Amino acid sequence: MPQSTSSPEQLDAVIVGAGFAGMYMLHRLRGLGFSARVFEAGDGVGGTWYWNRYPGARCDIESMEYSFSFDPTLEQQWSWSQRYAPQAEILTYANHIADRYQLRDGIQFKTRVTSAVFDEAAGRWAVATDQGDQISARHCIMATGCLSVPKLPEVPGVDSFAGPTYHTGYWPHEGVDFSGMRVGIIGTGSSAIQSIPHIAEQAAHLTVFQRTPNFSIPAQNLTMTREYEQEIKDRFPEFRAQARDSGFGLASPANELAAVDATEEQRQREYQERWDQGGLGFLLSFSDIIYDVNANATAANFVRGKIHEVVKDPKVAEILSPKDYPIGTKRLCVDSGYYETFNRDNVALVDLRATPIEAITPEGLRTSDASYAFDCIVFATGFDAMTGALNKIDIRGRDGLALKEKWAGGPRTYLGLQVAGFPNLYTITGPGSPSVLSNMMVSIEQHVDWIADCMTYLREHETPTIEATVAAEDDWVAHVNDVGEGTLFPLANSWYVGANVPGKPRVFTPYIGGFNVYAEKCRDVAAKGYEGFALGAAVR
Ligand code: NA7
Repeated sequence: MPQSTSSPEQLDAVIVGAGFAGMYMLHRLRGLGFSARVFEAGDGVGGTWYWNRYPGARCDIESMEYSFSFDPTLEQQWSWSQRYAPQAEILTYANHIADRYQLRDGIQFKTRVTSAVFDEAAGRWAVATDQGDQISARHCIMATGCLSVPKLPEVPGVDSFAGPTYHTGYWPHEGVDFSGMRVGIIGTGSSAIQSIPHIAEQAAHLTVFQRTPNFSIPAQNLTMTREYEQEIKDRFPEFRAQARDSGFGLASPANELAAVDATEEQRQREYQERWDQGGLGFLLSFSDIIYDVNANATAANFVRGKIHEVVKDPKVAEILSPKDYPIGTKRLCVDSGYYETFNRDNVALVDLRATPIEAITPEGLRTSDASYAFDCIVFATGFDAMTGALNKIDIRGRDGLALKEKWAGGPRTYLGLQVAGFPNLYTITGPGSPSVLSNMMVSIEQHVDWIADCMTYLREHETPTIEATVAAEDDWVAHVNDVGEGTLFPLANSWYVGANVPGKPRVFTPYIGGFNVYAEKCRDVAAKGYEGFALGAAVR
């Protein structure tokens, strides 16, 4: 690989990140005859599935849906072992993608992109890495992920614990043996909810430190039956089209009835059916759950009732029951035996709302009323979501403006694809796109295809640059905010609004107008010759 030289290597595109987004982008660009290279910090592909190796990690979208659709042969040949495949299997799938499409020689591993600076005179990006690479690229594509910068808890002494600590988002590849250990885990988001049952089974004792309880729906995970798999494989084109045609990029049907218009009996029946079915589809029980507080309360009450049914100690059940935000406005969790775990003798729950953490100590952890001794601590404390990975890179557009500076008041994009003042810089599933509120695979394919089409259009029209206009960006940001304000999402202190990172501006970042609506808008923009974008002068 080229090292620092006076004449940087020239490429059509640099892609940052070798998760599903970066790999598919590379595959598309190569197929179109563009020169491109992926830079990846890890030593393997898979992104989220490469880093998040904690016990119990699995996707909260069913595997038949959380998989690529771009190659009909691939989707027919690949088989998933479970309804929700575990992390290791999704990582195997990611590696299969890299091998099947011969992508590895286009990916430079163990290399972190440190800066990307737009050279206005050349109309190109100067990209530098921590390995000394200097690349001049016409296009710079950020496939950096929405949840890829792990965050430690902001508590005194966080580095002072004498034993080992593990962050769920940065898990040792060799795994962790908790046998015989006293373990403390901080956090009760998705990662904690998935890992807690597994750690509890192994550890001598597990203490769970909860600041905010989360709503969780059982996955009802199953071994994949060949009948179910075949039934979907027989109608994959229709199945994928249903997903693309839906608000969340999911083929499962949403109920069009509003909870407030349903009878109590209808509501209980629907919630029970969705609970038995398992997973995120619970939020599709009624059309108004994320829009109407009264509707939402009926769903939240149902889940709180379930928590009390499962957890034997009513005091523990009460602490585990979320009360101060609407269900679904913090990411709904999907679990296998989470609430049941609190019936075990070797598991204790500490309510940090009643007794906050004062410090992490060499021995363990101290709250306002007790000290705890541990052999190891697990931080399931989440990520600097949506913007964290982008802001970690020194990205500078026109006039040397830093993206971080431009986004000081919150991210601003046009369609979550581009930023005014940063020509030919693209974000895959960036802020302002459906991203984390959709099936990521569907969103990734849609964004990658849009970018590939856009680059082809520019090449055909001998146009060196494309850049979102300020007006289009302003309108889009206003629209994303309006749509968000029309929902209950702003009522929760979630990572969707940046509330989990102290000092981060409170902005509801994903677009909740619906994947299908959004994709149609992107198609329309392209069909109108990239409406809302300024196209650079033709090169002659
Ligand atoms: P999340 O969902 O952000 O969860 C992080 C958890 O850690 C959450 O319960 C936080 O409580 C807790 N936390 C964070 N900082 C602290 C401090 N300082 N003290 C106590 N507790 C703390 O991250 P996950 O990794 O579980 O899931 C991220 C996404 O990945 C998930 O939504 C899926 O989309 C996949 P809080 O709620 O902030 O009070």
